[in-house]
Amino acid sequence: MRMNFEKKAGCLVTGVAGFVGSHLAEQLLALGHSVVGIDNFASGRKENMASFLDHTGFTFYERSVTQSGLLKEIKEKHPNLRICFHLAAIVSVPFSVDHPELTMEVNHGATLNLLGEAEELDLDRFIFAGSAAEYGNDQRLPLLEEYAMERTVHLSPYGKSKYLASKAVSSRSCGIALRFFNIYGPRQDPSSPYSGVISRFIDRGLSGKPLTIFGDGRHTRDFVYVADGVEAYIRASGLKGSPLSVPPGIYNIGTGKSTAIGDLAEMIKELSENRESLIFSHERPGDICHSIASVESFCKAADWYPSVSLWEGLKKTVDWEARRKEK
Ligand code: UD2
Repeated sequence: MRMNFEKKAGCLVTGVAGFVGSHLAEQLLALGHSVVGIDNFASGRKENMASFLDHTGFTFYERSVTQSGLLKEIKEKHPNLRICFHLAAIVSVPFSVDHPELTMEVNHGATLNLLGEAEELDLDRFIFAGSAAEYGNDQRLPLLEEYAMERTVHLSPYGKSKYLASKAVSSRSCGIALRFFNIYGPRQDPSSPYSGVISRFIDRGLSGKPLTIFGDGRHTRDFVYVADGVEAYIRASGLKGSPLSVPPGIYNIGTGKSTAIGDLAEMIKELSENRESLIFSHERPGDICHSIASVESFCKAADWYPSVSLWEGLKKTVDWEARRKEK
């Protein structure tokens, strides 16, 4: 693998107007790299890019990742392009159930095309946003990367498409797939019933509304703060940390700690000074009971450790949302 550790690299971030993509672009720019961002605003929002849209190192193109020859076009315009962070995807699980073919085309097909172009163009790295959904309802916890396999029963086309794409990415010498568990932080959109639980709880908590728990509150999840996720992307890219490059492969990104949804609700009530009683509603169909990552593999390979505690991350997110609501 050719990796020269120059300070400045040209980076492409697909899905740059999304919750995670926007944080990643912001951090890459802060580290002095130039960033080309693309998004088609299917779920991304222009306001997420507000802090860097006018940055001299940033260029934005409104494009879909399904456009053929996309990477070649970008490389022609930006010859210094070396790293592709591919985050753009259909991210809604219920939408994927209603639109399985489109989900496969966007999440799997477009990833294969971009990956092929990345190889042809000899990019240093192609880093893909995988998901804990690739494990289906596997309850051998903590989840090891090797547990997701051909015979895994995926609960949605979203999970299946991410699994197939991660496998393809990891088979190439430039490819790394990061399987994210429940990532949270500022800019996560709370507007749909399927939005991340933390964004929903904080939105309701700060509005003085009761928090609704689906089930009895004993479901558990592994919540990882967005800044730790961004750090994982940057280390996987070889732009920071040890000069030894992370081997191609699939790596879980979580904290290795689980939190019950009931305990999460209590923490957010306290941080948002919400005094309403919790509402317990029907369990959501298709929900898994427990999910927790084994993160040893990436910790070893990249010298990365999640550094933001859940309380600290929740506090930052609550403060950010409170400021946003004030505007
Ligand atoms: C996450 C991903 C999803 C997929 C899946 C794979 C997010 C936002 N979603 O779904 O894309 O990768 O993992 O396993 O990261 N809950 C409540 N009240 C609410 C909202 C949720 O009790 O208002 C519960 C929900 O029933 C579940 C838990 O909170 O038990 C987490 O829900 P989620 O939608 O945040 O995330 P998850 O793990 O189901």
